[in-house]
Amino acid sequence: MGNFTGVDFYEIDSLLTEDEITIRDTVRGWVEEKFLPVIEDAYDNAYFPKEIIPQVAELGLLGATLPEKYGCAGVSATAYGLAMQELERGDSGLRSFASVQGSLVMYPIYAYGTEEQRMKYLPKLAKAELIGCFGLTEPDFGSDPGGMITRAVKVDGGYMINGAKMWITNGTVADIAIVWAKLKNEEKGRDEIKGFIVDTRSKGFSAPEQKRKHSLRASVTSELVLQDVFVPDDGLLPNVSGLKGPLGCLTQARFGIAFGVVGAAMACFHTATEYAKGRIMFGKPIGQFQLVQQKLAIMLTEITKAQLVCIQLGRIKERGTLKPEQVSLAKRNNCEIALQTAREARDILGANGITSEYPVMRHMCNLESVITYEGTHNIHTLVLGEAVTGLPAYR
Ligand code: TGC
Ligand code: FAD
Repeated sequence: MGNFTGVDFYEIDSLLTEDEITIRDTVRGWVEEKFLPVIEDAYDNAYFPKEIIPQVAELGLLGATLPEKYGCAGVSATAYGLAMQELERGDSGLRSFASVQGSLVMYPIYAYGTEEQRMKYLPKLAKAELIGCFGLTEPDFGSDPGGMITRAVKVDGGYMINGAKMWITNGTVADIAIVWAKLKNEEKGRDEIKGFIVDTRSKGFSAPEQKRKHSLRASVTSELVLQDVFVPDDGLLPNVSGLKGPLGCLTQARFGIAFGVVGAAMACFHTATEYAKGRIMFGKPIGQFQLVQQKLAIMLTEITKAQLVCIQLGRIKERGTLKPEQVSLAKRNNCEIALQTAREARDILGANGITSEYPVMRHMCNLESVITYEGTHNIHTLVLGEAVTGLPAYR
C-alpha cells in the first residue's frame, strides 16, 4: 500500500492544483528536515523553538492567503490549509503559531483595519519582524466571550484599557496584541465590543507565561494583564463592532485547524502503521492481528473522510460562500477524529507509546487543547444544532 506519511488513499492529489501540491510538499519537506529534529527537545523542556520563526516566514506561511501588496503570499485557501496540515504534522504548537499570527492578528488588521494600519503592520507581521497575539478569552469568559469584562474608555487622543485575558497563545513573546474590549458607543448609549492593536511595550501591559502545561508544551501560552493601558486613536480597528469581529477571525483560524489536525492524525497513523509492521508479539507482527488491523482501518477511513471535508471546505471558501457553521462541522469532526486516532495509535505502540521516542503521545496531548480552543467540541455541536434547527441552545 506504499508510504502513508501523507495518506492519499482516495487519490486526493487529483483534487489539488499543481501549486497546491507543491506548497504542501515544500512545507512537508521543511517540517521533516528542520522542525522534527528540534521538536522533541522543545516539547520535553517546554519552550517554543523560536529559531524556526524566520524560516516559517520565509516559506510565506504567515497570513499566506492575504494579498501580495501587503507582503503576503496570496495563495489559495486550500493551499493554506494544506500548509497548516503539514505544520501540524510536525506539532500543533507550530501550526498554532502560524494560525495566531495569520488568522487572528493579520486577518483582523486586514479585514477591520484602515489602509494605514495594513501598511504599517502586515508586511512586518508577514516577515515575523513583529509577532502578534489575540486576546479574547478571559478567566471567567471562555466559551461565552460576549460576557467579557475588559473595558476601553475613550480619553484624549486614544483609549484607556483595563482587564485581563487568559490562555493567550504567543502572549509573552508578542510585540502587538489584538485585544477585544467593551467600549461605550455614546451615540447608541450601549457597550460594543471593539478590537484594539496594543503595543505590548505600553505602560501597564504585562503578559506572564502560563506554565505547567501537559499539552502544547512547545507553544507559549500567557495571561494578558492590562492596567490603564493607553492605546492611541490609530490603535482602534474601526471597521467592525460587536462579537462578530472576533468571531470572524475565529472562522479563519478554525478553517486552518480543520486542516491542521489531519496532519497530526496522519503522523500518528503513519507511526502506528510502521510500528505494527515491525513489532513482533506472539511470534508475528502485531499488525497481523485483526484487532490491530481494525484500529488502522478505522484511522485510515476517518483520516480520508476528514481530508475530503477539508478539500471541499477549501473550495467553498475560495468560491466566497463559506458559512461559519460549515467551518464548525470540519473543526468539530476533524479534531475529534484526530484525537481518537492519536489515542488509538498510542495504544498500538504499547509502553513505547508514552515516550518521546515517538511523536504520538505529544500529538495526543496537544490535541486535547486543540479540541478545546477555538470553540470547544460542545460549542461546535451547538453551532451545528442551531444551523439545523434555527434554535440557539448556548444559554
Ligand atoms: P451570537 O449572537 O451567535 O453571534 C454574535 C454575532 O457574531 C456573528 N457570528 C459570527 N461571525 C463570524 N464567524 C462566526 N463563527 C460567527 N458566529 C457568530 C453572529 O452572526 C452575530 O452577528 P450580528 O451581526 O448579529 O451581531 O453570539 P453568542 O454570544 O450567542 O455566541 C455564540 C458562540 C457560543 C457560538 C460564540 O460565542 C463562540 O464561538 N464561542 C466560542 C469562543 C471561542 O471559540 N473562543 C476562541 C478564543 S481564540 C482561541 O482559542 C485561539 S487558540 C489559537 C491557537 O493557538 O491556535
Ligand atoms: P469553558 O467555557 O469554561 O468550558 C468548560 C466546559 O464546559 C467545556 O467542555 C465546554 O464545552 C462546556 N460548555 C461551556 N458552555 C457550554 C454550553 N453552553 N453547553 C454545553 N457545554 C458547555 N483564547 C484566546 O482568546 N486567544 C488565544 O490565543 C488562545 N489560545 C489558547 C491556547 C491554549 C493552549 C488553550 C488551552 C486555550 C487557548 N485559548 C485562547 C482559550 C480557548 O479559546 C478557551 O479555552 C476555550 O474557548 C474554552 O473556554 P474555557 O477554557 O473557559 O472553557
